[in-house]
Amino acid sequence: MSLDRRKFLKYLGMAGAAAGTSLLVSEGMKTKEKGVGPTVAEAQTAPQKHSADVKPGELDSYYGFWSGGHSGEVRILGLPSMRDLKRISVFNMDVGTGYGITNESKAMLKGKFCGDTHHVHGSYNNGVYDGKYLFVNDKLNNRVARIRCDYMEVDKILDVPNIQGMHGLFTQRAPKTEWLVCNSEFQIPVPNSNPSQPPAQYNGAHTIIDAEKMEVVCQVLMDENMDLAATDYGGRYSMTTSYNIEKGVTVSEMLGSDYDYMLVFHWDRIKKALKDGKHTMIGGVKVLDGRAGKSDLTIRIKVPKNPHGINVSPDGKYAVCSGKVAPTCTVVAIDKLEDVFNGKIKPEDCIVAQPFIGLGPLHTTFDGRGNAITSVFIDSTNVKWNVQKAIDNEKLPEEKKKNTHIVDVLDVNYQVGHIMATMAETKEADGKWLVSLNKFSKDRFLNVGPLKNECEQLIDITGDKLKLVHDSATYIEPHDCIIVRRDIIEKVVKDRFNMFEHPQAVTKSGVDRKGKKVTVKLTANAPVFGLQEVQLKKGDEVTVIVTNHDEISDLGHGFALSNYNINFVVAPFQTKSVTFTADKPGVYWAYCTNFCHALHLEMRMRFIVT
Ligand code: RUQ
Ligand code: CUA
Ligand code: CA
Repeated sequence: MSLDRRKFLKYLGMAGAAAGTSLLVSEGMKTKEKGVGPTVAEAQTAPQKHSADVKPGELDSYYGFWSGGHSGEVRILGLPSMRDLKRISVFNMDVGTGYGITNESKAMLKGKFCGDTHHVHGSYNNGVYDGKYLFVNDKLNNRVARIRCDYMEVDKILDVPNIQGMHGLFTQRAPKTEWLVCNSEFQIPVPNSNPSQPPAQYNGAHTIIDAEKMEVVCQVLMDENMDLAATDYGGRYSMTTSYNIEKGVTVSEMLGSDYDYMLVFHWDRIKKALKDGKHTMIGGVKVLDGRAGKSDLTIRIKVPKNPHGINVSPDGKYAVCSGKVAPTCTVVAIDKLEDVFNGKIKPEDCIVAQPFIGLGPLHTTFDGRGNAITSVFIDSTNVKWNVQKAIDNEKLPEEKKKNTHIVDVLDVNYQVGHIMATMAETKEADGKWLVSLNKFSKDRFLNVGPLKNECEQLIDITGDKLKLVHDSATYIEPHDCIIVRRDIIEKVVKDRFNMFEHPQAVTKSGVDRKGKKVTVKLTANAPVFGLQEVQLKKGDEVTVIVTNHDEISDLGHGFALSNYNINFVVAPFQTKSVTFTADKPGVYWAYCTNFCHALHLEMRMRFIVT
């Protein structure tokens, strides 16, 4: 029962568009076009394909989910082709889809149309993505959004109180995602009601969110700031790096101490503290005290000053903190954390290695074969190193270490931030591809004016050497990504909405008037809207609800109202609405903006305002 739009249009041309206003597609024409790409099994056993080897009409083997930085969006790329497949508007406004224009999106965005998405992570089942949700943070307005993977659209946005600079975000990996955590990179007065409070009394908070309800479970109040976040593979801990244990408010103050922390949060103890009612209510949420000496919920492991990324190896054994200011990574044994919490060993005793990496290590990813790959900002490199070798070398005297943990160093172009390998944040890290998300592209592409594109590079990691195979110019900003095997997502993505998920789905077009409040209900069915004209009076408060009744996959309709600044797109069986005041008398054409039919241009109707 599915036909892609391209075939459909071709058919229309052949059969003659004279069929007119009814869209009659015979059952015989509704053949499901099968994907022509390799099957998952083929993709996994075939020799590694180059990005350019994904031929026209072939499908990729991985979905990449990208955070779009200060564009406020999330993107879907196909790997290894690096094709840009979709932009999911999250904290931004998108006039292409009407996100930020429709009532449904406005209710989630609450007037805040800019955002800064840094970290996308998926929901898990036993250490592997379950294909249900993606979550992403907004560093700017301190929100978390959830994207449903069946529709690839945002379905919930949660505003988080008491924090600023919401940065690291990570989902629970086992047994399944019930919680997710997010950090506050900036310390502020909590509650933020006394602007003259001295910075020494500012706090950060580690926020725990119920993934299904999208509600704050609690916040753990801290003295430290919290940068990146990770969870373990046992459902026991969340971990973060902190670079401002100084509570500095200037750069030099934030660099004042010669060490900072990796912080660990003990989930069972947090659950117990909540059960025992140890929380206070601040800003409408439960707040537990995680500050040093105030509770047993947290531990602090000293790491070289101002660390950045924290990533957990796919075997669940190690958390790797990337040094940023220090040229090293700090490897922490996760199975020793419990002994630190119980006071059996000192926090620094769970550090098993501190290998030299390069100048400015930021983020670490893994190939699933015991190697880590770390992005190095100042050197502009990706450094591949063997984790066990680094641990073994740690026991040698300084002069004998000789950096034998380093397997390969690849120059990237240039100044890399995040990097991510295929499935690397799961137990099924497969070590096929690596993406290096570079903040600068200097001279790598045609000059497009002062604001240059950025550059993400695709690297083959199947051999010992890191092999650069593809450059992609990219729009603001390739911040971070996860790369998910195609089979995980493909089986959950839908071709059409469940029409009755929207309480106002239109089954019959018509106009309801209650005084000045007018509801215009429209079906959209190529190439007609369910009404040809609507009569309004100046000053009417009008809600237009549009339901797309076309069941052909990828046949979306637009609804745009001339001179009323309204434009949105409804996917098959989707319903969206807008509300506006009919303040301009005259005749206004509403029309379909999304090419849908040979008679797409004729798909229009009049709003007559008297
Ligand atoms: S941070 S470049 Cu916002 Cu992800 Cu490290
Ligand atoms: Cu409907 Cu174009
Ligand atoms: Ca510091």
